[in-house]
Amino acid sequence: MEKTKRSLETRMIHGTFDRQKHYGSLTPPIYQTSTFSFETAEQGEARFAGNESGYMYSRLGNPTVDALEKKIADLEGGEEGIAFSSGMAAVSAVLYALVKSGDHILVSEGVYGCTFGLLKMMKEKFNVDYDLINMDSEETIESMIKDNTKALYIETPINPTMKLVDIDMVVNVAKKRNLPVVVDNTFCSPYLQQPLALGADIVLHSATKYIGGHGDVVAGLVVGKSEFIQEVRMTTQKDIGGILSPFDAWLLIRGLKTLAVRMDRHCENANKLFDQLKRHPKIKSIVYPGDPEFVQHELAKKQMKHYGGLISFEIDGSKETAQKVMNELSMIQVAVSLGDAETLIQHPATMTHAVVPDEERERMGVTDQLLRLSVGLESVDDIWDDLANGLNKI
Ligand code: LCS
Repeated sequence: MEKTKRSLETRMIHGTFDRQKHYGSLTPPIYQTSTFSFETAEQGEARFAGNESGYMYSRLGNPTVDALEKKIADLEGGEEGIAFSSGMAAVSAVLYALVKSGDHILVSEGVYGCTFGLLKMMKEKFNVDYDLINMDSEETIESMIKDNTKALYIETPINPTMKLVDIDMVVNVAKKRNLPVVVDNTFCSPYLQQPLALGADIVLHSATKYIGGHGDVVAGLVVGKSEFIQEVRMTTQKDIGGILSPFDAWLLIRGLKTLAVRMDRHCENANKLFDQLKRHPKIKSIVYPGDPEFVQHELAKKQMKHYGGLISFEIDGSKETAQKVMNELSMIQVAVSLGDAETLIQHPATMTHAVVPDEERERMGVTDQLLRLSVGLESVDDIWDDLANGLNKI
């Protein structure tokens, strides 16, 4: 069968790595080297001049990192990929490449707290303006595009309110204005959502989450057109320097092999927990794209393969009541991050979104009673027992 016709699940495992170029090694070796020797001075000159392909120095390229970059580009259906030392290194390298002083970025409201922090810093220090808006219709988006707008940046689902942004709709508006659309696909991974197939230009990830999947690596990935990725590689990555280490790249290649089976289990467990949580008397409200009553359930069905492994819910009570539930848990870990084998619970108002001003936070729906659950791969009965025990103590 032709490689391009193989399914996503198969390509997560086999993908683009040429084993015969590496002694038949089943998995890509870890090239734990900072630099590469040249056979001659002239060869070094040719490589630095871009007249000969080959490695020079690991900040400019490394074979293990390369194997990961090719794999993610293939899985997202893009021309080229690039890896970073964190999701934020990826977000910042992309934004720095897209804008300059005096430009404007239109952003879907409710983006991850540090992305919000980065935008704020770019405004204060580098005079790059932004607007955070509820991208609920073409008209709203169009009305907020300015002459100096250089990119539309969205996250969907949004962390932690699970609000979705219609990628197709945003792309429609952006195409009319010839603006690039950047999608943070962290919550879905390429298995659940394929933004480039919907017309987006750049897709990025905190690979720390589902792609790594085991809570042991912090990393970021970006996929887009070769021209753009090359620009990032030679400017905001090379000169700012947030590169991924070969070992961390190897961990992500390993994580990707099981992405599909892990995602299926995350989604299945989340679905079952949602049913239990929805009926619990101590839960005031719940947001989960798989809820048939979720306002954007139809959109979730349209642009996501399944509904993901995250559920956010408000406890009937105060901030202290929410914190008490967390403190009563014995298996579920009180921790930020998501997408790990372990079920994690966090309090967005005081953790991931603590940097967002109170008024803005409340408007986004990140209330003091809101908890975010990243459903893990344990037995769903054990997860529910622990959660129900916490809820029944309040
Ligand atoms: N984008 C999204 C949607 C995220 O959720 C995060 C981190 C990032 C980017 C940044 O990635 P990092 O640099 O951490 O790899 N989200 C976190 C969260 O929800 N809890 O802890 C980190």
